[in-house]
Amino acid sequence: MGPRTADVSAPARLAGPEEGIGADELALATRNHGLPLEAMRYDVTPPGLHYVLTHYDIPYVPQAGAWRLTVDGRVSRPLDLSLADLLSFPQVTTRVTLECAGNGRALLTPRPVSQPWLVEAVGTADWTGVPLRLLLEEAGAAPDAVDVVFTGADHGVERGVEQDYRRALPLAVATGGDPEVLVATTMNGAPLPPQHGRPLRLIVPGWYGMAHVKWLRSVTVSDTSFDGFQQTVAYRLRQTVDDPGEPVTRIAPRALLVPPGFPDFMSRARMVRPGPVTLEGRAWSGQAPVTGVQVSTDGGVSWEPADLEPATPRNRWAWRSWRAAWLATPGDRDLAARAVDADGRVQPLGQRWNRGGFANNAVRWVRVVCADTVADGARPRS
Ligand SMILES: Nc1nc2c(c(=O)[nH]1)N[C@H]1C(S)=C(S)[C@@H](COP(=O)(O)O)O[C@H]1N2
Ligand SMILES: [Mo]
Repeated sequence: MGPRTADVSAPARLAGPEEGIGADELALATRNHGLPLEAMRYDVTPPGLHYVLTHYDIPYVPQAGAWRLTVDGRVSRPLDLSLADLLSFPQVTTRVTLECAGNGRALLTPRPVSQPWLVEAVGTADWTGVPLRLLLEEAGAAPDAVDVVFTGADHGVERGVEQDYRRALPLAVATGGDPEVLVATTMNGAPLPPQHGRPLRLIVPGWYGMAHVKWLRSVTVSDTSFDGFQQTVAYRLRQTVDDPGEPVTRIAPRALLVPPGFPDFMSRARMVRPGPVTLEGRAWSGQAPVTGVQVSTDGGVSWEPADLEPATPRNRWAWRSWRAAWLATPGDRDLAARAVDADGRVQPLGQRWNRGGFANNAVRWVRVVCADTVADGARPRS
């Protein structure tokens, strides 16, 4: 690491016991916005409300028509494709819920200093593109290859390491049919917006966000296992600096509530009036499918099953909606939902801490104040 790089690019660290969100974390949070949770009401997240996470800068791509995608490395026929070439392959549309592996990070104690997500780093879109396995077939990927490496057009420095954003998938995942990895050119039927990878990106249904390389410019088949920064340094579940850790891969099950009632501007605390309230939300998993959602309205003393939208092929990799009836009575109420999956895993109540703050799917409580209130506009003038 050169001295000038070290000046601007510090090692990862944990926040001190009383340390609040810093200016560095705030700068990241203003660039990388979350999904306003009320937007979970939509099956498909409307444009602009889907969360965004970009490590470096969003590449400027004024002419998508000039973009090239290369497929090379351990292949018998290297490819150099235009967007038009990509569109000549069969196109597939898949509804996918994307979640950042760092979702929930800022709720951890101690807090890993990085993009300070609460639980809003999620969104769902219909992605259309060419199945990656068809491109690898066309190129003649060597069957004994180990990894397929994906390079984005964005460039930066991270913890002293200058790099293009780059991630790999094992060959079996890259060529798999379920989930089927896509090289996507449209999001919800429109060309990809700049922040989501214009003009093309990888979509890896069921995997945390870091695998879905945006601004994809090359696909390289390799007979060695990829040891790039985003694979072997970042995105590992480790307890200590020296721990090599396990790789971050598929999305852990999670359920969230659409925040009920209405919010306080600053505290974001919720208010509801006494009476029947329909609680609703979403649940998803990239591991075993979600089989149930349970809701607590008494701070976890009891859990009741919610009505969960049935599983269909259309929503295998997408979130599903759930609903539960609640009779709100005056007082402070702590509400939460938790997902149960087909392997019998239940979302944990406590944090599963790791240094990167990844895959924290601990149950998220929502404090609701139930009271008879009078709106300002409804108050008679004296
Ligand atoms: N080229 C490139 N691809 C990338 C990233 C990036 O910084 N550069 N960020 C990754 C991460 S960490 C996430 S969570 C998702 C976010 O995708 P979105 O911004 O479309 O929601 O993109 C992934 N793909
Ligand atoms: Mo992410």
